[in-house]
Order: sequence, then structure tokens, then C-alpha cells
Amino acid sequence: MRDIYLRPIGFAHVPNRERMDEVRGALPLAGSKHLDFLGLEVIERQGAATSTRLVALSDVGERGWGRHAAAVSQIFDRLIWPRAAVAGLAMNTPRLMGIVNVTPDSFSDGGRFLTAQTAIDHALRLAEEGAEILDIGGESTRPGSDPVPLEEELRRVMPVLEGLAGRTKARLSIDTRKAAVMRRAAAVGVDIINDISALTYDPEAAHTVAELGLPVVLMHVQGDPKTMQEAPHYDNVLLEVFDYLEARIQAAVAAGVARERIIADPGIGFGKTLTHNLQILAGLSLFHGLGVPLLLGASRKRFIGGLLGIEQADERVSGSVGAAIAAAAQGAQIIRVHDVAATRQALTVWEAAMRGSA
Ligand code: 7PM
Repeated sequence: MRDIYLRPIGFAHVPNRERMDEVRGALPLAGSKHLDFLGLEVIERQGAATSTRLVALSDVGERGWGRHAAAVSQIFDRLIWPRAAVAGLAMNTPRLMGIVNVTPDSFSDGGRFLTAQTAIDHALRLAEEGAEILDIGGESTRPGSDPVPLEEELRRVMPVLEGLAGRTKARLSIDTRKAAVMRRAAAVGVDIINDISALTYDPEAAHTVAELGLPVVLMHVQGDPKTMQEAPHYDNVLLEVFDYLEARIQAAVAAGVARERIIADPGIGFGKTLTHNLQILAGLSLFHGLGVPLLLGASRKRFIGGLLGIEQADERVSGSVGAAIAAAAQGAQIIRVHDVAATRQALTVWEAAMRGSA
């Protein structure tokens, strides 16, 4: 467990940022094209208690960090070092990942072929609307859901992956916890593995990802999908999720996954109350200290319904767009959404307004 954490704060698009060495007091966040940060929230942990203070970026070098010097220098490097491209996509601007659920509850089931064709058509439309990544999932991980057997998951996702491979310039991502699905998906050309269990569900998963050499999303969940929403508890949700993701990144690296191919995700809605989800959104930039691109998936989730009093998931589009912009404003590199067209509109305007040019 760490005893010090740094959260970048004070985001702006600083003029003359190409001459940043003359600007002082502001630095691009993880190599971002749009976002500079002007300060740090320094969070120190002493047992169960934490203390917090703010330090302007111009003062960071002047401080005596004492016993924290090495940790501060490591996290600081991670905050400013430009991220490597993921599956050929530069990580200096937010990218949209469109959600393609291939589960019986996501399409009125007119048989396997119709289900696959509906999913393929939907995916191609999301790509046209501006999704640079398509996330195909055949295992419903909604709260309270049961596990899906391997053969059934393969029957759902493989026809969709085969139908999409080579037909879109969007990268393909497979949302799965199973090594066998990862292998079969990679064989038909999938670009990214999205594992909500962060390679903990299947003992074969970590070395499989390493061997395939594909980028992997490691997500935080407390508990498992069946029971995770029964009584989520954290003493400090931000720090505990950070520690978990840092440990999972370590484990993946130890299994042979290149650090440049890891993406971290705090897992909105996975074993979290409304307040936990909001605390994660409010403190999201903390996770840049992991040194890898961040993915956030808030789209249509229950916490948005809780805030707005909207029961129907497909009526939460505008609220979801708000969450996506909040994530982009803290530097999230990949935003996972159902409503690509609406989110693309909002992101384009937000970016232009940040930069002051089209
Ligand atoms: C029903 C309810 C079906 C919720 C599906 C869901 C994430 C994910 C999901 C996420 C990453 C959904 C969720 N959520 N993968 N898979 N991050 N990396 O909204 O937040 O699609 S499943």
C-alpha cells in the first residue's frame, strides 16, 4: 500500500504550450493535446487516515519531499510522460469506444443469424458515427447476472467478430474474462482485450494476453457481477481502486504483458454505490499516476439513473454525455459509450472550446 498519491488538478489549455519550458507552472497531462495541469493534490495516507494539500506545479521542484522523494518523482514522471499508442491509436486525445452487446437481452432474439447480423450492422453504424474502437461482448456482466458458459459466449461473439474483421477501420475489442475467447478472437484479428476481471477470472488469461501481444484493459470490480451490488464498501474508494489497479498492472507485467499495452479502468458501477461512482469521477485524474491510458465506462449506468431519477437505461443519453465530458475533462483517453453520435458531438465542441480553434 502506498503512503503518498499525487492527483493532477487545475486543468486548462495553456497558450504557447509548444514552448512549455518557458511557461513553467503548467505541463501537458500524459502528453495530451488539449489538457495541461497546473497543480497537484498531494494525498498522504497514515493508516486509516488521509491528509490532503495542494501544491502549485511551479512549487513542486522547490519542495523538500523528504522520505517521499522517490515516490513523488516516480508518480510525477508517470503524470507527464506521453502515453504510447494503443492498437495504433495515439493516446493524446480522447477516443470513443462504442459498445456492441451480443447478449439475448440486448436484441429481441430472432435467432442466431439475425442476432449476429443486427450486432454487425449496429457496430458499423457506431464506427460511422465516430467510434474508433468497437467493444464486442457476449457475456452480460450487469449486476446480478450469472456467468455465461464458454461455448455460448463463443457462439455469440465469433460470428460478429468474423463479420466485422476487415470491414471497418475501427479497432475491434473483445469484452471477455476467458482466455479461450481471447485466443479465438485474436485469431480473427481482434486488436484489444477488455477484461473486466483484470485477468483474475481465468488463470490462463494473463499469460494468454502476454503471448498474444495485444493491448489489454484491466478493470476494477469489487466482488463478482452476481453479488457486487449487494453491499459495496470502501474506506477510501479512490485510493483502494488505485492500489488494486496498480497491483493488477504489476501482475500483468510480471506475466509478460508490456506496460505500454496496458489500459486501466476504475470500473464505474462494478461493486460501487452512487457515492462511490461520483467520488471516482470527481477524482478520476488520480489514476494517471498509474502511468497508463485510462478508460472510463459510465454510459447509461444506474448511477446516472439514480442522479436523475430515470429508470429506463435508454433515456439516460444526455446524462451519459455529461459523464463522458467529465471524464474527458480529467484526461481519460478512452471513453466507452453506447451513444456514439451524441458523445462525438459533445467531445468535438468541448475540444474546440478548450483549444479556441476548430
Ligand atoms: C448491463 C449493464 C449490461 C451493464 C452491460 C453493462 C464496462 C465494461 C461493461 C466498463 C470496461 C455496460 C456494462 N462495463 N468494460 N463492460 N469498463 N472496460 O454498460 O465500465 O456495458 S458491461
